[in-house]
Amino acid sequence: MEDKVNNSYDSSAIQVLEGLEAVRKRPGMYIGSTSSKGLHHLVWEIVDNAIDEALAGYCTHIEVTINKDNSITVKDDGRGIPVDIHPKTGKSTVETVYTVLHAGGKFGGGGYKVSGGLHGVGASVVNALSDWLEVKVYKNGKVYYQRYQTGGHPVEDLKVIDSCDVNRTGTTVTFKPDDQIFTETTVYDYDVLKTRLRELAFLNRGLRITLYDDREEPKKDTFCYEGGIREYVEMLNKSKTPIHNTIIDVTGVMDDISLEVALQYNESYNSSIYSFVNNITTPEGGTHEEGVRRALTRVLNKYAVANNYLKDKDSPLTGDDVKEGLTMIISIKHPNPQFEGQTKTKLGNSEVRGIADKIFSEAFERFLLEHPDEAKIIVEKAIVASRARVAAKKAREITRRKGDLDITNFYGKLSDCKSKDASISEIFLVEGDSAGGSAIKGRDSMTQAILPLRGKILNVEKARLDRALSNEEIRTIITAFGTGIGEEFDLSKLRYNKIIIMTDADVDGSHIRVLLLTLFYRFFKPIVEAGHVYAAQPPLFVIKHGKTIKYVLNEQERDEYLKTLAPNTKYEIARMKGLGEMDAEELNETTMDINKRVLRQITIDDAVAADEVFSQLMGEEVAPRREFIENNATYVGNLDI
Ligand code: 1YM
Repeated sequence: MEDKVNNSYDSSAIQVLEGLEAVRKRPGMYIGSTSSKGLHHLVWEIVDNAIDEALAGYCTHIEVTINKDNSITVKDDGRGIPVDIHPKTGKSTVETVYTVLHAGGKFGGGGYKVSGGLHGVGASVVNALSDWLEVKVYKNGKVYYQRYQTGGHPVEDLKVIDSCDVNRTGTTVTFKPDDQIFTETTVYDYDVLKTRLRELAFLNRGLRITLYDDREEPKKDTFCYEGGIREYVEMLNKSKTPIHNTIIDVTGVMDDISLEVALQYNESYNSSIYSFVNNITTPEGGTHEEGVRRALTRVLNKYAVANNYLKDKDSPLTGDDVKEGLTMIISIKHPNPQFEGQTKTKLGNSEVRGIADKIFSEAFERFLLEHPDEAKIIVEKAIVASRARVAAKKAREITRRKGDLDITNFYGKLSDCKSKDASISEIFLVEGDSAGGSAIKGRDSMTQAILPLRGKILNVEKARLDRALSNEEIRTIITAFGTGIGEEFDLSKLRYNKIIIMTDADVDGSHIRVLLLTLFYRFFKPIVEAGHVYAAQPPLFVIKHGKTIKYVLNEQERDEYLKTLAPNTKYEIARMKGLGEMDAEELNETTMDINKRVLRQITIDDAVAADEVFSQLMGEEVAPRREFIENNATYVGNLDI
């Protein structure tokens, strides 16, 4: 009888050692690699078991210590690993967990393991890859102890080494990674442990995790977040500027799957979206992320349309639009996660998509209804992103067609110059058809091209950049320039040496100037920087005396000219008409003739100022926008171009 027990003990011992030997032969199969990453992975395997105990509701505090010799101690205040003899192995459950591959949760009975890593089966792997490992279990008023050496061999059976308070329970594990396995390094990095332990504290609301460094420079950090991932989002947005106060925090459970989402938008254009399954990060995303993002996009669209932020003719917000400036954490706990993808970090379970969508969309919709002010800010941010996207797309389309100089109505609009020599060619962008007509007649057709712009279409009160890009004249401008725009922009292909904006010095004229300069600033910056852009300066007064006709730009010039006239000279002085009222000859004399005209070169500062005005004009809702234009009409008008 005794023999038999010994035999079975021996054979199971051999089996066990074979298992752990396999781990030592191919450690990469079990912990990924034997680099620094693998070294740290050992800690996560042990910590995961403690986290599972916290998820089961029994553990409130986990302590991790880097000891002087770079061994690691992980301590929890859970129930303690069971110490009774396990029926299948004939050994204590502690020893079974630490020496039998794939033991883990199966031996516990009841409940599932949801933690990451090897799903609770990692204890024996850590043991196999350690020089030595010691377990202490506090349970039943006793302290149980077992030590293993050289790759997981028990030194002796689990035994009681002390007594303790009956109320004290928990598990403490200390292990020293085997330097024959971890040949690159056996030195632990405090910050690596700190970052992940803090993340685990965020992901497990209320759990306290303390990290100690007992090496040369002792350190300590404690993490505990009653707000869970909501506080994670708060930390991530700390260095950014949130655009609304409330961090949206959603939790729910369906079919044994629990979901938690926290999010807040910030001013930036980037997004920080991190998703987790059972505390493991899923950088490749998966069905949990898909469900939440699908719901986010759908609910925001629905809200935007219902509240008139989006009109029927507007294109709907896309997933990318609602992602701009978004900081979001998604965390699910799943009893049976399936991972796929290149690095097996993408959740594949298809049932999760619908569950995540349902839980999130219901809560998010409620949030929007209950927080209309914040909802407005969020929706408007997404709409701005959407417009920028549409504008960028149009810009690309136009670029692709940049060679189409012979499109049917192109010459209908542009009266091009005969010369193909860019160095002597100029293009006038003229406000209004009637001034355009005079300019065509009054120009030097060899070197001067005329493009009339219809003022009312270019009303910047309505024209956002995307609409501006769908405007025929502006498309013609882009085509006429010949440079292409965006990534394909090529300054050397510019077809004109001078681009001359010719508008009246009134509010309408200034609107057009602002729009054109904004367009140039955003899509043709190098043209402005290279000094190719000018504003024509039509004179304000005409002075006639005898047979002389003198045009002057402003009051100051007028007064100075009058002083030069001989006393008693008879003269007539008149305020000039708008561009549209001048005939071809007048327009040529005053504004176009290269020997008589006055041009003002546009600098990049002018373009920046215009862009700022434009952004302000576009940033407000309709009523304030009108007010802004009215209040700033002089400023806009005085952009001084
Ligand atoms: C420092 C590492 O391993 N804590 C830990 C592990 C277990 C339990 C409690 C536990 C689990 C169960 C029941 C159960 C484990 N037990 C097992 C097994 N900390 C650390 N704390 N009672 C205690 O899952 O039912 C594996 S891990 F299999 F023995 F139950």
